[in-house]
Amino acid sequence: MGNLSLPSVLNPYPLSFFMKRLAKELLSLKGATQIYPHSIADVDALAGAIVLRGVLKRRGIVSSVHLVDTANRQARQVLEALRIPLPSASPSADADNIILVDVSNPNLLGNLQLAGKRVIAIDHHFHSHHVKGYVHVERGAASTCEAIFSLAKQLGVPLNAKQSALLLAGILSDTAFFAGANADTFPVVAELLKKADYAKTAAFVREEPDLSQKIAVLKAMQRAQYERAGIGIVAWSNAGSFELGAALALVGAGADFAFIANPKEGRISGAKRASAKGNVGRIMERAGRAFAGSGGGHENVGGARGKPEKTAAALAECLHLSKLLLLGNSKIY
Ligand SMILES: [Mn+2]
Repeated sequence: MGNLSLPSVLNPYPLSFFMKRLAKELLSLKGATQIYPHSIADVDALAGAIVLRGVLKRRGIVSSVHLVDTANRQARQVLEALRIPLPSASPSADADNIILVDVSNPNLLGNLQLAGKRVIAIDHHFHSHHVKGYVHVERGAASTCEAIFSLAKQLGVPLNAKQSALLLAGILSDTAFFAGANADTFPVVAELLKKADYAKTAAFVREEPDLSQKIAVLKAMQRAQYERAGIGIVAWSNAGSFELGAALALVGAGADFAFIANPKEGRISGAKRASAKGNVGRIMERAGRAFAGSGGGHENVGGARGKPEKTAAALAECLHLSKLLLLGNSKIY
C-alpha cells in the first residue's frame, strides 16, 4: 500500500511521499495532543478534525478536538444531524502537541498559543506565511477532508459510516456541492458513499434558512428592481437583514449582478452569476469608497459598509460598475 511504483489500477489512491511523512510525523507524537480546526470552524475543518481524532485513536494516539472560538452554523448543523457533540472552545493550555486542521496560517487561530508546543498543520490552502512546525499542505485538493481520507488510507484505518458521512459533508461544503471539485475528489467520494448516504448527508449540509431569513429574502425580492444592460440584468433591492442571502436569491432568479442595500446599517451585499464577467470584491472596494467606508470580497460575492447616509451613493456605484461590466467594458477598476 502506498507504493508509488504500483500501477494506479491496483491502487486508485496513490499515496504521496508527503502523506507517508505526515503519517510518520503523527505516529511519533508523544504526550497530550489537541486538535484544532481554524477560527469560526467550517464543516471541512471540524469534520476533518473529528475524523482525524478517531483515526489516530485506532493507531494508539489519543487526542481531543477543541475549537479556537466557534463553529459556523453549517458545521453545527452537521454535527447535530450526526449526533456528535460540539467540541469545547479553547481548553487548558497544557497540551504537548497541537494538530491544526484546514489551517496553517497563524492569523486564523484566534488566541491559540503554539509557543513551546510541537505543531503539525494539515491544510489544503497554500500560504506563504505559515505556522512554525510540520506543515502538510495538500496542494490542489478541493478540501482538507480529502487529505484526511488519504491519511486514513495511509494509516490503514478503515472509516466507519459516521466518519465517512463527516468527510463527505466536509467535501460537499468546501466544494459547494462539487462546484469546486476536481478529478481527485470523485474517487474519494465514490468510496465514502460505500458507507455514507449521499441524499441524507447532502440534506444536512444544505443550509436551511430560518423563518426570519426566508421572510427577509422574500420581502427584498418583492421590492426588487432590475435593469437590462447589454445581454445581462442588474437587480437591486433593500433589506433590513440577510442582505447576502437576498442578493444570492436575485441571482438565482436570473440577475447577473444583484445588490442589496441596508440603508439603516450602512451596508451593501453583492453577488453575481459565475458566468458574468467581473469581480464583486473589486466593485465593493469602489463602493466602499463611495460609502466613506470600506468594501471587498471575492469574485462572486462581496460587501461594503460605511456611513448610512451614503448608502444610495454606494449602491449607485455598484449599479454603475456592474452595468459597465455587462456592456463589455472590462477596464473599469
Ligand atoms: Mn477547507
